[in-house]
Amino acid sequence: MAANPDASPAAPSDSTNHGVRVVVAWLVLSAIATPLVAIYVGPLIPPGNGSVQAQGQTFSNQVMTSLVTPVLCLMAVFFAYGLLKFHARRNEAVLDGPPIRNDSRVQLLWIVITSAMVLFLAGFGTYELLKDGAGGGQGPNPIALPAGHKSAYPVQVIGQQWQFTYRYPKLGGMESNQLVLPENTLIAFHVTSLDAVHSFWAVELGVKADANPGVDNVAYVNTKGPMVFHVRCAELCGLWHGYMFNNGAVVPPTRFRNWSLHAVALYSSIKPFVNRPPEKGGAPFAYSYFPQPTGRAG
Ligand SMILES: [Cu+2]
Repeated sequence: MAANPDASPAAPSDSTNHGVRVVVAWLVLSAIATPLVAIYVGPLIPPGNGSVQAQGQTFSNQVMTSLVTPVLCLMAVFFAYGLLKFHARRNEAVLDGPPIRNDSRVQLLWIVITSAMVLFLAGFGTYELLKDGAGGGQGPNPIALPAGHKSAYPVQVIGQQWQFTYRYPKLGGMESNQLVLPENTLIAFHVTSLDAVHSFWAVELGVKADANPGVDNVAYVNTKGPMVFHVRCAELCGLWHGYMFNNGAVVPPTRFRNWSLHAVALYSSIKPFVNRPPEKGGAPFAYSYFPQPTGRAG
């Protein structure tokens, strides 16, 4: 321990090694708390296992929560020890421990440990983010492409105040207010908006992508088994933002076909009333749509 030039020679000093006590208490608490957090809190961490991307995000959240547990334990132990040991008792002077200012070992440990943690988490997070094609929306030219992205099933998501419409390019540009997806399929969401900035958040699928007017924001997701998931707008977009939600479903192939037939028939029956020309080619992203309540788009 380096000498502190500012310390008064007359100041009473406590010979107890508080540092060792704190470290031992921290190690014991961390050894108990970290596995408990991983085992009992880990499975509860969102967004769950609804899709490959959601599973990846849940795993990342579990790793980060487990890693942060010892950090939290250190703060709790430091705080509790300080409160218990260094509070003033009646008729008793509070003794300070030996000063650790200018202690090069503490400084070195602090820099090495925090740098290693931050660098590891940055590398780990980046790797995990890019591995499955993100699911967070990567603009019109995604850099993190999942395997088989060229044959991904496209669905265009159109946000508007205050609902989402889903356009299916492979079903002749059919538009629906229901989001139904086939199971075990790679989906390419092309997210956009008609008016304000929205955010398409398919919660249990682990997809959250900004919806900007005139922008094709692409997010990938690999669906798994049949499930119902929630869709919410995650960007404050006006008065009824809080009501901008609906449910989506991942279904087996036969149910997806049946739903497609009904949805296309329904859309064809209303299309003449909205003066929309028949769509050719089925481009994954279209700049004109059926929902055009304000005339600002479409
Ligand atoms: Cu919105």
